Amino acid sequence: MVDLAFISPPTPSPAEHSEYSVMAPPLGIGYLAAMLRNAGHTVEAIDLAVSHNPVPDMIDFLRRTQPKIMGFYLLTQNYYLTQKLLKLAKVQCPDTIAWAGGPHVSYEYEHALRGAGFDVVFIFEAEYSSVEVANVQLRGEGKLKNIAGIAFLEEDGTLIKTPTRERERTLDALPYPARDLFSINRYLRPGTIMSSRGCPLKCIFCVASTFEDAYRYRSPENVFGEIKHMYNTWGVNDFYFVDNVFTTHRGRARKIAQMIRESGLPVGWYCVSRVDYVTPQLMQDLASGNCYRIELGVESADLGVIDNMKKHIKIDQVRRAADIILNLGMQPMFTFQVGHPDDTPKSMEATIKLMREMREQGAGTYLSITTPYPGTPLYLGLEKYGVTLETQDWEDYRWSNPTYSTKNFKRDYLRRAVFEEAQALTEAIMAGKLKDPPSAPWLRFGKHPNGYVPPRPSNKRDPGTLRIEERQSETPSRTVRLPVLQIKRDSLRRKERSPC
Ligand code: B12
Ligand code: SF4
Repeated sequence: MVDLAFISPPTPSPAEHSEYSVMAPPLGIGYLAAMLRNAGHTVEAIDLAVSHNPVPDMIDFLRRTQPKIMGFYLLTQNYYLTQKLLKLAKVQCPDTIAWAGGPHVSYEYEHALRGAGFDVVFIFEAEYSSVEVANVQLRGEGKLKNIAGIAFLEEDGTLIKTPTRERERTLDALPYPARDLFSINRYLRPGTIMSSRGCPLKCIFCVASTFEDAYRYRSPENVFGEIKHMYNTWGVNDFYFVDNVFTTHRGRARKIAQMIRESGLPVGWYCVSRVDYVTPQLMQDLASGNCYRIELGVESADLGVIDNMKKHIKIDQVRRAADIILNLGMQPMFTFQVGHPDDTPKSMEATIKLMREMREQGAGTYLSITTPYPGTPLYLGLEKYGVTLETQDWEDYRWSNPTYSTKNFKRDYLRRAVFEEAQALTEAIMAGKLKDPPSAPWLRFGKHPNGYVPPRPSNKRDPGTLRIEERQSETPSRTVRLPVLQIKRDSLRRKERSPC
């Protein structure tokens, strides 16, 4: 019997997300597990995203671990599915306390308590609150109502939401995530690292500014320690910084790259930046530290749309960033969205045109549909932005599916636009005009006699059944090898420069 068992639910539609859903272990659960173990509790975890039979695997896991507390990680799109998993889990473990945490329930906590039947909901980051609640529930130390950052129902049904917990400032004080609880070799990208939290900007479609609040970062030494730990323990040599924007603190990003370079570790990595942060010096430093890809949010080719979404970038910065990054032998990966409240068919066409232009230059591109996730300024201001929600089903809230119409476009227009773009991309790759799989995540979405094609747009809903498809054994066995590392070392001459 263990004290706590964490469950990361599968993605509801593996046909669309399989490749991505098996990408990385859930770091949030890893952090909580490490904290709880340090506090003397026994912890187990299961990631159903890499399970071929999620329901029986979850039941076996609960039977084996017999936890006193079970905790679920909730994103918006798997909220509905997780409610069903919780019902099954409660049949298996009727006396076990049920916790919920993650971005969705941090905002929709009342439904999680009253509708879904969770006993405690954790709001925002939960490293310290989880230890405090476990100490109350397992050791009788203190009272729930005195713990900041949670919500629960009293016996008479009164909802108690305790004061919001201040986000942890000293990230170096946190232990490394307990990755040993997961089967690291089942992930495509086992080497995800969160080296900073939060973002100083407030793009209206992004949850970072309200979920993670202030920008905070770990020291380069602490981050490099995690890289070394993963390399030495599991042989991981490919890393992905999942920070909202890795280069927000430029000096720190440079220092991390420098430490990797000077260590001589044979590792490669990629990260997220912004086109307005891209300078030749910064990019050269990252490249010389073995960075091989930079992801950058462009979102739209229309300046009016960009301004209204508070993205604060310009189109010439996009072209300049592509030039700089490509010239250093790295891959720029630009992400775009269609369906912003101010988008029109014309602005969306311009966005798709800019995407194609970037692809022709050799950049990777990724197109998604703007989705109003709970907690985002967009979701909180639907009326202000002139948005009419067309679905209340949380499972529809994924980036490949439209959720609303505006006075400028209908929901179906977006569906068609994304589908046509995905098909064009597929055809270009199959015709050998593009040789860049990372730029075409759509290609991995399903098998077709002629290769891979994106899923057809569909309005079909089947809310009555538990929609977990069984996945074939396509999960890679061990993929901790360095992918397309394109660094041209000779071209990376370091120059003296002033600190930014
Ligand atoms: C890496 C990542 C991915 C990776 C890997 C996911 C994984 N296995 O971890 C991939 C690429 C697969 C992915 C996919 C998607 N993602 Co994603 N992803 C992220 C990202 C960048 C980092 C996640 C992370 O590791 N965070 C670090 C940890 C420390 O934070 P955390 O997970 O929130 O955990 C803390 C708390 O939430 C809480 N907590 C978490 N779980 C639990 C459980 C319990 C019981 C408790 C008590 C507390 C608790 O405590 C933790 C520690 O403080 C986040 C953005 C972000 N900054 O978090 C987006 C993010 C989570 N993703 C998002 C989205 C939308 C998606 C997709 C739906 C996109 C799509 N393709 O359509 C898919 C969904 C896939 C699925 N499984 O269903 C949104 C979620 C919004 C929402 N309301 O649901 C986010 C927030 C991005 C954003 N800014 O919009 N994602
Ligand atoms: S989209 Fe990027 S830059 Fe904008 S708020 Fe989110 S993390 Fe920050």
